[in-house]
This record gives sequence, structure tokens and C-alpha cells, in this order.
Amino acid sequence: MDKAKVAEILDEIGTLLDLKGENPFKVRAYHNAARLISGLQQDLGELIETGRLGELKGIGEALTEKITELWKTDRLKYYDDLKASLPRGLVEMIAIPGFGPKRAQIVYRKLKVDSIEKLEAACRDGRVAALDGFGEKSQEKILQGIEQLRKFAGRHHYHKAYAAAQAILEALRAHPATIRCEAAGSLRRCRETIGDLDFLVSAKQKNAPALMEMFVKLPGVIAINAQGETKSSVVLDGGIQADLRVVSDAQFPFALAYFTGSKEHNIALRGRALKRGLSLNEYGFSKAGQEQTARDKGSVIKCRTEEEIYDALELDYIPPELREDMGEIEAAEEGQLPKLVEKEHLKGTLHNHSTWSDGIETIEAMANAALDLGLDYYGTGDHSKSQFQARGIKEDQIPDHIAEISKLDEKFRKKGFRIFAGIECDILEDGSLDYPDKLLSEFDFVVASVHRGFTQDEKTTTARIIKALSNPHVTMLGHPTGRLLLSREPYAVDLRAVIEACARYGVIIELNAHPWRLDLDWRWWKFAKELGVKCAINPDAHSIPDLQYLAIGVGIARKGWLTRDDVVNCWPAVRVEAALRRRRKS
Ligand code: DGT
Ligand code: CA
Ligand code: CA
Ligand code: ZN
Repeated sequence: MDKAKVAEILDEIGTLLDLKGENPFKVRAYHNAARLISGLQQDLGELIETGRLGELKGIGEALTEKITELWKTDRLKYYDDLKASLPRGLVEMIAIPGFGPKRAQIVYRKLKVDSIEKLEAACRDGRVAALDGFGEKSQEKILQGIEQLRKFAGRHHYHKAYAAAQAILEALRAHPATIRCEAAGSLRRCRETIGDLDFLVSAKQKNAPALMEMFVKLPGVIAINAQGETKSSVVLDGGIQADLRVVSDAQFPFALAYFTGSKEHNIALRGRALKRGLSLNEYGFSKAGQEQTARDKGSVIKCRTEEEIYDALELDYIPPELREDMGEIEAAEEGQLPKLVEKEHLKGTLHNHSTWSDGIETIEAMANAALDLGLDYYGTGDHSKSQFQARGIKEDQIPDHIAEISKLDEKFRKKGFRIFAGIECDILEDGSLDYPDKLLSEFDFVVASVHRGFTQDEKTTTARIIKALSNPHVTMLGHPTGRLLLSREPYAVDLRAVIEACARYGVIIELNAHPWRLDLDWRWWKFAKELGVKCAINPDAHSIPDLQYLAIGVGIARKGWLTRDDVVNCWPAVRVEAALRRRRKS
């Protein structure tokens, strides 16, 4: 069993215990252990073998035993028993947004409701509203939550889909029959969530069956939906569906363009081809009215690459992230596509957490990890005092906090690396900030974020955020909508007004790169950029592996048409430092 799976099971145990009404400390111990294990830098197997697992903070004897059992036997009796002791439907219920274990327990005990279907029925006939502490409003909320859950079903967070795809790509590329191989679909376009994976391989026709045979037997495949000569479909561990198509190498660029999508982009391209008397599909170009098929001799215009397909349509090459039919074809026609930001352009990372709040590493360890990634600077951004459950920094700790960062900055300067002192400061319900201005002025930069009061109406929330933005100490707006992808809808907010306010006050907007957030949404960046608002791609890292989220953030920034110059953490340290300071002095 790998580390990630161990962490996942520990996390689930925490949830199950919560559902059973166990004491909150025990529940939290499992959730914390899960976070610790998933972010662990040392080798878990080695810690277990050398008996040093218990030395980790928060891993006591009971947890050591359970983790060891999981690691060594791939199973855990305690977990199996726990799962068996609760109705399956009850566990499923807690995935309903806004419906936690506590409420699940109540409806289970009082109404004998043990499935989502029964819960929906109990809401429809008013039994839930009649329960103590529920009422009409929360009953309505639960119904909305069930609707949302059904909408989310079958989609996956980007990092999970990406990780699953990498393993499969490696296997497919290593196969001797493979000529070219790519993952297409929404993954290649870097959508914020992924429905299924679409793999494409080019090979000689006679080799296709062998490739299919390998594909359906890959580790991680838990079910085979279909296995054919040119197309197979499987379900992977974690519930992600993966399709594989094998085409000839001459068809490959056409199939790649087609299966990359989006559907809307394809339709627009096809329309453009038709205007030129051509028909375009996944096999190639043909004379209009004579569709290519898989067996045809080949495209009437030969294209070795996607670039050549766009060229044949008199378009500049359109990077996959832009293929959403949102103006990219017009821009490509006029030679107006932006030169998109790239991973290699990143020079630093701002807004990260440490053991000063809810992160699992020290600032020094995090900064070293950023240095190892080849970055030139690191910004801290721990929580402010109102986030007490995330151990937000109390006012009287701030001098020590800043002193530690200054000392580290001095030390790292010798390596040509900078550390900036930031803070993720809560925007309180009334739009004021969690610390007085005097304390805020101690920091190099302030990320202002909403972490509660999500139920305020749109007008109130918008005014609340804009009031916070007007404070000259605020350098950046954190995760502007508070959404958690596939789990929590954004709070009601007029983003247009918020972005305009950012432009007015010179506030940077965060592109929170945590795969559950990817907030500000990519659809808004073009507008923000037109107003001159700058972007910070922030991993919001709570552990060293979380720093990898930067790459996902770059994908989303590309989707938002951003260039290197639009992204502040692609700037050299001196320029960033000046930019962070500018507003507060003016
Ligand atoms: P997903 O899987 O929901 O995250 O999104 P996609 O974009 O990966 O969609 P998927 O897997 O259904 O199909 C992959 C690509 O195949 C899609 O982006 C465009 C192409 N495609 C699928 N169906 C159609 C269609 O009916 N017409 C056209 N023109 N293209 C299609
Ligand atoms: Ca797909
Ligand atoms: Ca698909
Ligand atoms: Zn936050």
C-alpha cells in the first residue's frame, strides 16, 4: 500500500468515527494523522521498519499499530469493522455539501433515514424540517445539497486525474508497439475538474489488440467496460473512467485534436473547414460531403502535427488550454493569441502555510523545498487569529513570527533566495480585517481571505470584500469565491464588482492553485487582465508536496489567457518586493 492510500484510509476512519459520535479529539487525531502522512518527507516504509513512526508528532501507539498493519498487509481490521458497523447509505450521505456527520446521525436515529434517497423523501414530506434544530431553511438546503451532489457525481479533481493519467501514459509509452501517445480530453485542456481520461495511441493496426490487452490489465484497473480492436474503456481505482483509442500514425494528429476538444471548439473548427470546402473529423480532412472514415486512405491534406492542422485552416496554433470556443479562434486568425505563461517562468511562491498555523512543516523546511524546486523566493502566509481551529497566529505572537522570518531571510539571502513575510488575514463579517493596521504594516504582504459567513447575500458579501480591498495594507485577495470544487459552491458574490475594485485599488488577485479551489476561476482572468489586475499563482501549500500545485495553477492561468508578465510570481524577487510595497506607500 502506498502513502497516499494510507492517508486516505486514516482520513476516512476519522469521518466514520465522527459519524458514530466518537469524541472530537479522537476524530481529529485521525484527520491530522492523514494530513501528516500524506505530506511526509521521509520514507514511510523506513519509518515503520526502524520503529520510528511513533516519533512523529501526533502518532501515538494506537495509530502506529494501525498504520503498520495497513502498510504491511494492505488491510486494517479496525477499518473494516468500523465500515461494517455503519449503514453504507449513511456514509454516502455525509458527502452531501453542508450535511455533516452530526446531522447524519440525527436523521438516522430520529427518522431511521439511512440513505440519500430516504433523506430526500424525508425532506420532501417535511419530516426533516420538523426535527429539533433543523427547520424549513435547512431542509431546503439539504435538498439543494443532494442536487449538487448528483451534479458532481462522476467528476474528479484535477490532481487525482492527473496522477492516474501519468502512470498510464508511462505504461503506454513504454509499449514497443506505441508510436505516439497522449492524454487528450479535459485533462489536456486543463479543466478544473475531469470527467474521464481519454488516451490516444498511434500504432500499426496489427498491434492494436496487444495494446488493448495491456491497457485493460494495467494495475489500478478495477473494471473493464469495453474491450475492442480500436477502443477500450476501463474504470480505475478511485472510480475514474479511462478510454483508450488506437489510431494509425497518419490519423494521430487529427484524432488528438478531435479528442482534445472541447466539443464547442471542434464544432467551430469544423465550420471553418466547411467554409473552405473541407470536411474535418477525427480521421482527417476530406472534400466537403465526403467524410473520412477509419479505413480511408488518408486525409486530403496531410498533417503530421496539430500545428499543421491549424495551419491548414489559416490559424495560429491554439494551445489546448484555450480550446473552449471563447474567442481563441478569432484571436488565432488575427495573430492575437497571447504568449501564455509556462511552468518554467515561475520564480517564486507566495501564500503558503507552516507550523505557525495549520501547515505541517516549519518555514525553513518549506523555504528549502521551494529552493530545491529552483525558485528564488518564498512567501509565508499563515492564518490570522480568527482562524482558531487552524491555529491562527495570535496578535502577541506576531513579533516573534516576523523575527523568525527576518532571520531566515537573512540566512537564505546568502544562497540568493528571499523569504517574504506574508499573512493570510481573515476578512471579518463586516469587511474589517482580523488585525489592526499597525500589525498588518509589519508584514511584507497581506492576503485577505473570506473563511466564514458564507451565507451572507450577494450584496453584503460584495460590499464586505470591497471594503477589505480598500484597506491599503491588503496586497492580494485570496481565493475570491471560497468554492471547493465538487463539494462547496462559491458564496454569492458579484465578481465583476470585486475585480473592478481590485483594479481600482491595485490589489493582486490570487489564483489559488489548490486543486479543490482553482479560484479565481479561469473564465474571469481575461476580464481581470483587461483591467490591468495582476495574478499570483499560489499553491496555498500546507506541506512540501503541496508546492507541486503550482503547476496546476499555471495550467489554469494559461486557460485564463495569462502571460508571464500577468503573473507576479514569475517576476524576479526585486520586482515583486517593490510591487508588494508600492500600494501601501501610496
Ligand atoms: P470530461 O471528460 O467531461 O471532463 O470532458 P472532455 O472534454 O474530456 O469530454 P469527453 O471525454 O466526453 O470527450 C473528449 C473529447 O471528444 C471532447 O472534448 C470533444 C470530443 N467529442 C466528444 N463528443 C463529441 C461530439 O459529439 N462532437 C464533437 N465535435 N466532439 C466530440
Ligand atoms: Ca474526458
Ligand atoms: Ca471520454
Ligand atoms: Zn484560505
